Amino acid sequence: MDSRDAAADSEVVTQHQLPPGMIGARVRRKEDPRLLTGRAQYVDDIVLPGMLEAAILRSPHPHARIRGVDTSRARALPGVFEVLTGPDARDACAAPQPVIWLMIPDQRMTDQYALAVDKVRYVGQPVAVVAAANRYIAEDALALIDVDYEVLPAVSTLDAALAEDAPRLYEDWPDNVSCRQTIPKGDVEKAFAEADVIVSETLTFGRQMGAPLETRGSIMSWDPFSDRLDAWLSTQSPNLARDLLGEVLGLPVERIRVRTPDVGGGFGNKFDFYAEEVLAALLSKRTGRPVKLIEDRYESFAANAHSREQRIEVAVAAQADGTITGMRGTVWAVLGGQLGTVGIGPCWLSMALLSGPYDIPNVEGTVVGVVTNRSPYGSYRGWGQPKCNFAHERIVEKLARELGMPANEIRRRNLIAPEKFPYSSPVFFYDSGNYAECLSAAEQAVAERGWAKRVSSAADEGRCLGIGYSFHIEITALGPTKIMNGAGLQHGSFDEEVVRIDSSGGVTVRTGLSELGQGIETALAQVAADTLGVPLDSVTVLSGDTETSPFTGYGTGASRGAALGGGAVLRASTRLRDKVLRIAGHLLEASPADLEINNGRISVAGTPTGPSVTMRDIGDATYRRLAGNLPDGEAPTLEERDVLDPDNVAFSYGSTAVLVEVDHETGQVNVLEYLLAHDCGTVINPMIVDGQIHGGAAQGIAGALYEEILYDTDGQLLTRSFMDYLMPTASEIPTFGTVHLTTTADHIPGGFKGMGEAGTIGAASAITAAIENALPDLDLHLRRIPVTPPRLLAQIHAARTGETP
Ligand code: MCN
Repeated sequence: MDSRDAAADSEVVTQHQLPPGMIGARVRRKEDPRLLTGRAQYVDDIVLPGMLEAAILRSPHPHARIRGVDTSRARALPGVFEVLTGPDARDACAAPQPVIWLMIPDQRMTDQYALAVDKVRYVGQPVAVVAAANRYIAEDALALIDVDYEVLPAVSTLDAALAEDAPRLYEDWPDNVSCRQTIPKGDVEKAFAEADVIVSETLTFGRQMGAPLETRGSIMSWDPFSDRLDAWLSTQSPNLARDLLGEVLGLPVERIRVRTPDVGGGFGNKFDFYAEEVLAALLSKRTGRPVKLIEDRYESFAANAHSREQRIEVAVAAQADGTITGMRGTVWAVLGGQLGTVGIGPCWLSMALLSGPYDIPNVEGTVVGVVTNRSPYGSYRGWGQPKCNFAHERIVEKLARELGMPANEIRRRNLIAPEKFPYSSPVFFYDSGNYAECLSAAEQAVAERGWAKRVSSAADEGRCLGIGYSFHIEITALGPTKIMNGAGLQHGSFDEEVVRIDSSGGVTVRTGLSELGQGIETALAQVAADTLGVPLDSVTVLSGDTETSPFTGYGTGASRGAALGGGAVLRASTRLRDKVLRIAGHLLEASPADLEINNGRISVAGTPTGPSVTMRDIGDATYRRLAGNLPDGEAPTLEERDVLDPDNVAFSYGSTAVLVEVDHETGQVNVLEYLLAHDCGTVINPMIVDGQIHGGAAQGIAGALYEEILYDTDGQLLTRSFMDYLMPTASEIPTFGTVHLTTTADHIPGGFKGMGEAGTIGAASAITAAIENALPDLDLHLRRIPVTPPRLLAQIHAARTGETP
């Protein structure tokens, strides 16, 4: 159903109404009034007494040796309190900047200090930092720092880095390769030797990043008397940041408090842990004052985690009927000059999920991490998945063409069948799903909308419209600490949630998860309200402070919030409900088993007008007038805590269909309509899920057609503002439709799976297929993302002339 139709058909519920169950209700978001009326508080809104502001001097060179840094002129500027250089930062830290995801044990590590010590390896790398009375003075002081660079030849591209005589970023390495790993399943050699047909492809995914409205920022206040650090951080991962601050600064974590005010978008970028956090803390320690460090937009382009950039060589072996028997692929990760917090993680995941939703008995994936003079690689919505999706979907399209079959027939023939779950892929166990049904749901929605007719009518008018499909899986609910530690993650990934009823019967959920705009506050409140049988507006969700919030594994990322947080809230609320019923049974002289809770009122089931007590009565009996009102042996207080560390991750999935129009004269592509048939288990709030899909798909469209971080051949960053990085606006984004299917995750309480990255994963694959289908007379093979107008024109020209593009 189109989400706009759905919104009209199924009434949006206000917080004051109680539908039969709050799980699955289209409730308006609890966080919206705050966000929409300007009452949200971001890091930059916070002003502390005596606070200084910091600014960072960043390398203008992609690769250079630092012969010396003279800070004397900057230090002499009135209003400057402190200037730090690389050796200062190195000596003041107990450990280098951490890499928390070490999937490949013998990976070569890079220099990881918060400020470059003797060499810079990318444009934008921090070289020195100034704390001053205000940002203006700090920026002026940067201009007075003299750095003596010896400029070195840079390697800007994958090929340049792999060339035999390539300059090496790390002189003690034999080449620029940081790591390599192959994971096999079955007998790939045999599958290829016995294949009826083999198709192969080399694909390139451009460098991209999330572009949150609020750039990264922190305030650090180090109390010299108690040796405690108070941090305000725009982060997705408060507990991770606290642990890593402790590790780098050599401070026990109980002396670190991380507060996370509203986060103005994160998109994965704010999952990672950056040098800036450490620098602000060091400056605060040195000056004895709070220090604020806010990234400006240029810094965001240069120093925020970059992502996506990869080359993937992929091949499949198949039988003449389209059954794929083998797959082989190499993911070339174009890393930056240093490893980011998640190391090779996203690229490793591209390799690990190379076969995607397909039941391929023989698969061999290899990942190679190559350092270049570009910014560090890190997290971005979808992690490795948009890239491996591009690989398996492009190769399916190519196989279909080779065999003269419709691509969806190849998909249907190879999708993992429902009875094969749990399915063992080369690395992960996929828990549940009905993939073929989902593909059919997308096809049906396309048929209902009459897209085929629109394509043919447009052709009659000389216009080129095309339909493209893709199928994606999404790893969510990360997740099981045992599996994640086994896969190299150096951090727990379980989640704790606390649910409490107070003396007036109100419910408070405490969570460690950060609200980035994804609606977790509402989702957790819905789960608690549904389980406890109370109105939604009686539930308050609190988070944002490690001192008072429970522990959240590695934070909000990997679409884990709804499943792990929701599952833990559900279990804690269930136990709390049992206690409420025991107390109510005592008060009503009834058996708890005979009672039910409706809209916060407890009565014997089926007797709504009979004797009853309210949640307020229960609160009163528990906290205020206990004597005689609590059952014997029942401890006072109404609070439950639950820890969820599930046995397995949960795989969501979906089928994307797009309708595009291509102007073959200009190379311009317009996405006219966008559909996603989708399954994320039990949906907590369909309106938010639709919104998440739309937002994710907008980022997917951006990645497929518009956004790319570009460097010149010398490693100079060309993309420095939104004039260069073409983030699409509402006028480039089409109408969306969503179709929801439900296959629950039986190992997660509530059956929830995540979906926060769903929209981004299958976009590029579906859009490239649609562009090719819009120009059926040309044998186009789109291999590079984003498909910008000049690139598409070159492809069209090559297809017409037979020249190589
Ligand atoms: N939801 C639901 N039922 C489900 C699953 C999800 O109702 N079965 C709803 C819930 O309201 C939940 C939201 O969808 O809050 C997203 O749920 P989930 O998939 O668990 O994702 P997380 O809460 O872990 O959020 C992180 C995820 C990721 S990884 C990125 S990146 C991301 C994203 O979500 N960044 C975002 N969505 C974003 N949305 C906004 N506005 N801004 C970002 O930075």
